[in-house]
Amino acid sequence: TGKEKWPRGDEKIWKAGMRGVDTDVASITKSFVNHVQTSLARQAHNLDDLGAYQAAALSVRDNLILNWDDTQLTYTRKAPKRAYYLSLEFLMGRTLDNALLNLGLKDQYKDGVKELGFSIEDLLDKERDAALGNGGLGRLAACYLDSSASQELPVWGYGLRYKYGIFQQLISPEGNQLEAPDPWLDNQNPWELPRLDVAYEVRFYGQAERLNDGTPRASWTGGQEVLAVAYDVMIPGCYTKTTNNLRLWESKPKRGFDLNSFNAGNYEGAIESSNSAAAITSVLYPNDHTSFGKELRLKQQYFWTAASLADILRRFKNLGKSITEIPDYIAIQLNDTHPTLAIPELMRILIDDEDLDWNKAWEIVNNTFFYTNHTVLPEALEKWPVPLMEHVLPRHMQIIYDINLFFLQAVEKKFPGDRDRLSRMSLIEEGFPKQVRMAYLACIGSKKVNGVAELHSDLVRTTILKDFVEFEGISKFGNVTNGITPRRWLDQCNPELSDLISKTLKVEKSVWLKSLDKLEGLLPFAEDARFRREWAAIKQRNKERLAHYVQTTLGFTINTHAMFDVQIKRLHEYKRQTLNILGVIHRYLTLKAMTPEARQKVNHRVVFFAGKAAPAYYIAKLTIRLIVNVARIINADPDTKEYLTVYFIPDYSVSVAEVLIPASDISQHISTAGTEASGTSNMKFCLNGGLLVGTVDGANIEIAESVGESNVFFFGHLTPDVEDIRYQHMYHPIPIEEKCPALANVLNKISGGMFGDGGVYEPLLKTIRQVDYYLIADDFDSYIAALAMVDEAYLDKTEWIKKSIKTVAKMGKFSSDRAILEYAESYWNVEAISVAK
Ligand code: CBF
Repeated sequence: TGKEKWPRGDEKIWKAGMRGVDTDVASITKSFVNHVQTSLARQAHNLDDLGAYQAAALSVRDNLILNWDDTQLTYTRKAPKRAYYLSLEFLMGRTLDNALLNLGLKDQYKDGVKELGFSIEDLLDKERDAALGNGGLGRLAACYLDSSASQELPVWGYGLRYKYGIFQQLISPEGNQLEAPDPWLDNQNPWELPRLDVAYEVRFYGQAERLNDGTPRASWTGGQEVLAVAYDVMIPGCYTKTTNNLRLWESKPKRGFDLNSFNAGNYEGAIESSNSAAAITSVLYPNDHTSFGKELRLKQQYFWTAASLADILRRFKNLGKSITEIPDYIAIQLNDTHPTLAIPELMRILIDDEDLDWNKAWEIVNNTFFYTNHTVLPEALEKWPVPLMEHVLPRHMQIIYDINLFFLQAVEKKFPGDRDRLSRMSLIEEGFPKQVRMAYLACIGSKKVNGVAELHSDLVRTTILKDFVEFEGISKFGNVTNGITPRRWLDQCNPELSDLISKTLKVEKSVWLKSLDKLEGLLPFAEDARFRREWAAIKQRNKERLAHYVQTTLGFTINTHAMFDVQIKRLHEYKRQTLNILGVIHRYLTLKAMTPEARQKVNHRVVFFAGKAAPAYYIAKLTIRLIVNVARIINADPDTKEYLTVYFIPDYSVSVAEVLIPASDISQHISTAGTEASGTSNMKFCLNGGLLVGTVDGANIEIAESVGESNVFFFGHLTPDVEDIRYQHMYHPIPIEEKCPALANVLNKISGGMFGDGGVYEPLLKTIRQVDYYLIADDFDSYIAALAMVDEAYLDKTEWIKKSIKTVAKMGKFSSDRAILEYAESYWNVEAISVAK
């Protein structure tokens, strides 16, 4: 009716007490001081920057909580269809700056903390990154949360609250990557709300017995039971009251510890079970694009999906609807195959607990889940050994066998007698041991499947899921090209450019940051000399900011008038940092061979690398070592150091990316064609006016379509050729000296010890000289040619800046707002809902 009865006490008194921090500077300083004294129990004379950051964060949090409360109340009252984004990774980075910008309070806090003797920049710098992810997939999830809230969509994220996020990367004097833990929660986390009352029991192991009572039901008993406890993280939208929720689960023992063992004096035994429960959420697996089949990882996946589903269903049940209406109220997005166990888990609940028949349960499941594939690399496609599954999740294994049986019967009906097809499509891969193919399970259990860029979605349809397209029809298999949030990746990381854009377009940030197509209005200004000067001056200051960062963290002085050339991403053979560093060596050798006069005509170039390698990925770590040692030699060479220097920035993170990206002139996205599903850092660089050097791969293709091919530097073989070339490598290999003499020369210099003991790099060089699976030799010459075109283009600074402006102007498509709205409209059928002011 809209006139609900106030639940308790005097409504007026309640309402008078409900206020956040007023947004004027005096109220902000008051709230800050109050938190210093009460929440932190400190005083002005012993408050350091870290304490001041905490006080500021707590004060901002007060406002977020009220918005969050109102948002949740609105969702509860209006009961719209909601979407849930299940992701094992959320790479959030820092929160304070983002929250201040989204709330429109940055200037007030800046002034407020200044009055109290602090600088807002120093405070922002004290926050540790929330680094609960490895790379693109986790950062995408974070962008989608930001966009969901900004577009007022009722979306919650569900993930794990790892005690240790992605490891800290250190570089030894020899250039080796060393790993240290990331105890990101040690200083307390002001952004999370422990919900100790929201807890669910999750079972592992035990026995599953079919009831054989004419129903598909079974009972699952015994084994280990642990508790999943909720921690809520507020996700503020941009210039809106909507503040969504990210719910992260922590594992805890169900009972404090084993009292029997304790009483019997077996203290170690008494805490063993509690340690094993806590271990589930203790650490993020630091692997990207590899599937290891480890029991703890399987337990993480089930723990998280089981707790999330229990929570989602509890909320649904509060609506008082029939269980068959689940798909009308709930859409669940599976971010890659990691949460696929949610499919058999929902089947288990519907059959064993809700007593639904198989077909009805399967229909509900099929209309509730959506699956995004993020890679076609074979080594990344998850498979779980059947014996492990039977041991850890016996009931789920039974259900998977049943799903497979019914599914293969349907395939047999459509393609009678096609035994090869049946074995190709089976959820169970034969072998020793047998394995469950999680991508197939995610595919058949979902209403729709999508890839993350046009080319990648085509590859999904024509390679890994080809049989499924033939069986289920093409309309189930779509594409949603990834996006990035312009709030963090322009307004926050490049505030001067953001201000210039607003001033030039004469449009408020609250508008264009949420309708990024408005950037097109910048196009005519490419012809305006004054505007170009302002544009170039901002790039220059961003370079100086990066130089300052390198100076203070590494102690190196950088020539900020050089071209800044950046490649930052996880270290992986398919991403080809190796190609880049071999290209750098080639440039160095060319410079060395020149006369001093000839050198003076060459562009000065500073090459930056940053990225982590999975701790067990030997070749990737060797690439880091090579980069560091090439940098050591080149940067010290008096003949060339003015023209070429190289830096490996350790411990890459979201916050480090925020400094590197706005400073780039060019960035490199040079994966072997067909291997990078989308890439999202390519979008971030282009949105900040850096030009793209890349292969015809992933979202590079769509970026080029948008900004114009004349504004990107493409090179390399195309996707359809890659398989043929690999075949040639295997059966008709051509010696590298013949195929690519320039590269052979570079490899020989490394082997010969130009960058330290050549023998160390032999395993890495062998991957190129022998199999060359990633086509380094095949693409080397065209890569060098593309870099020469970059040099040529950079000579004409006016044209260069025009390209930079035109690129930014045409990046509107790559906002994650566009992407999330595509999910909401074409996949989930979820609508925006506004929260009353
Ligand atoms: O879709 C987001 C990103 O996901 C990956 O990082 C992944 O983990 N599979 C891909 O490698 C990226 O191309 C993609 O942008």
